[in-house]
Amino acid sequence: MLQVLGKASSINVRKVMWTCAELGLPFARENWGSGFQSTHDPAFLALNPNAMVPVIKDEDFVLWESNSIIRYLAGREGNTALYPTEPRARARVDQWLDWQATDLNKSWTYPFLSLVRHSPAHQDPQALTEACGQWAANMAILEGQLQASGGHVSGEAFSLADIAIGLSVNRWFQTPLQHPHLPAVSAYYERLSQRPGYLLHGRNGTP
Ligand SMILES: N[C@@H](CCC(=O)N[C@@H](CS)C(=O)NCC(=O)O)C(=O)O
Repeated sequence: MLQVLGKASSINVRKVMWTCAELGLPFARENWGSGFQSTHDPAFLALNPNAMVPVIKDEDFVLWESNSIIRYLAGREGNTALYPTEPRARARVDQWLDWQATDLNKSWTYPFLSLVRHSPAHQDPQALTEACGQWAANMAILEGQLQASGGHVSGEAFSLADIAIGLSVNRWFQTPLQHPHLPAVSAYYERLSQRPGYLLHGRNGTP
């Protein structure tokens, strides 16, 4: 059976679990990460030298990096709705997956550590205001895309891009900051909430 290494509260592990739910793919999960078995344990570092979760083991195949893992799982199951094979459709999904992993993630890191984790190193008011502004600017980009796309991030249909970005949208709404009015993002949050996998692994009360 597919093995998922990583704690269930990790936003990146949750991408993998939600993808498994969408694919109807059973998996066994082991708790690794802060608060559990250390990712600096040599046995874990041998799997992922970045000391980060998630990692998957599919028999002798080991893979880390959450967006690569969800691409692999959709490909393994031949699910071309989640991850199309037509080059332009696939590139559109990849574009938003890469945007999530780079620009969007970067913009929520400071506010999340400050307002949710209460990290003493992330309490500078000016840095917080700037970071919240950057996060809101990225959510406004998402708002524009959702208004144009007809329902989901990469188009009308649900795809892997919604799994990566849907978790960030949950984090946006679960972080105590002033949320500008973004009606398409709010409607998207409700649309995703019709999916059992999102309720289980995404919008489950964890930011
Ligand atoms: N780019 C990586 C980032 C993974 C990451 O940041 N994982 C965090 C948890 S969300 C982690 O492993 N933190 C160290 C720990 O919990 O020990 C991915 O998308 O898989």
